Amino acid sequence: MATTETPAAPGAQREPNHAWRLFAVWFVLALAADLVIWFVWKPHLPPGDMSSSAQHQQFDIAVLAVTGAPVVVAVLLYFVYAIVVWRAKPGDDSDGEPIYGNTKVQATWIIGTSAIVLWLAVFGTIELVGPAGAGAGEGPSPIWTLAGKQTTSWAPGTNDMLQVQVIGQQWTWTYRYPQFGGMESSSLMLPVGMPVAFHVTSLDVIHSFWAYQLGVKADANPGVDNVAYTTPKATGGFTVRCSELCGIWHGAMFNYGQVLSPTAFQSWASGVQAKEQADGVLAALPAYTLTYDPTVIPQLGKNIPAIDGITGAAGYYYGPGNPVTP
Ligand SMILES: [Cu+2]
Repeated sequence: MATTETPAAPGAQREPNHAWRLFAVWFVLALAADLVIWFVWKPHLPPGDMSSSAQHQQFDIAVLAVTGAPVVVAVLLYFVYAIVVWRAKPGDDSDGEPIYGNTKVQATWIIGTSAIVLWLAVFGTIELVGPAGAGAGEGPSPIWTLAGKQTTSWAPGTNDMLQVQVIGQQWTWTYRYPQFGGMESSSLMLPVGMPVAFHVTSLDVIHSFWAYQLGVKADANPGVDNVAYTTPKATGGFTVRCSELCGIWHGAMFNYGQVLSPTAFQSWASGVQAKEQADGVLAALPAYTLTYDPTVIPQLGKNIPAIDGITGAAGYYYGPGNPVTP
């Protein structure tokens, strides 16, 4: 520091102000890194921007990167600066001056690190509460809910919340729509721009429902109704994977979903409901509940494999002749 220096011997070079030099270079590099992260990298960050929860996650990752990059730049810059500027001259075997502390450096360190950690705590809390659990499972009685009406029927152009039961079992996903007669589908269809409540459960072991592009991830446990929220923001396809090791075919436990326009979704859902009604599937399915008793499923499913157009929770894997017989 300039103020604590001993007066330079006549003819010797004055020590430059290293702190200001470092700060100036750090400021330029950190600003450049943050601008690149925000404007170039952010649009490509996972999981994309297909739903409200995905958008929030992309935003969160970008904010964390913008917060972290100046710290990384500071560490690397100091490292390089020390190696280049403070390197001992050839033939200089003397010791450095003893240092007993530096109030400015210590105060800057404590204030800087405290500010960053407190900011992350506040930001993390806001981003968890604001988007109703950030797309994660909140258990059977969520404390943060999305705005939307809980209704027994669902119509496009309203504020009705679509309820979708996600049923995991070894090794497939089935989706049940209580607002459409409790019909079941092996692909997950959703309406764009309308709130969705997933009720995630399992018929056997633990699974985890992961709709990657929607930014939704929730544990699927037998006997538990795990609720997660999102609002799809764009039409298109997405994938659903199991993200909890659940047996030998865990890796094959995935299927696909589509976000449709609300009217297209309604005609799809009503169509499946009508078909399953006509085929007798609806009558054969167990009544819609938030959890199911796995021990009765094999009995309920006995006749379902004979009926076309349905696989999943009540039938396919537990039917007669199926290798997986509990
Ligand atoms: Cu699984």
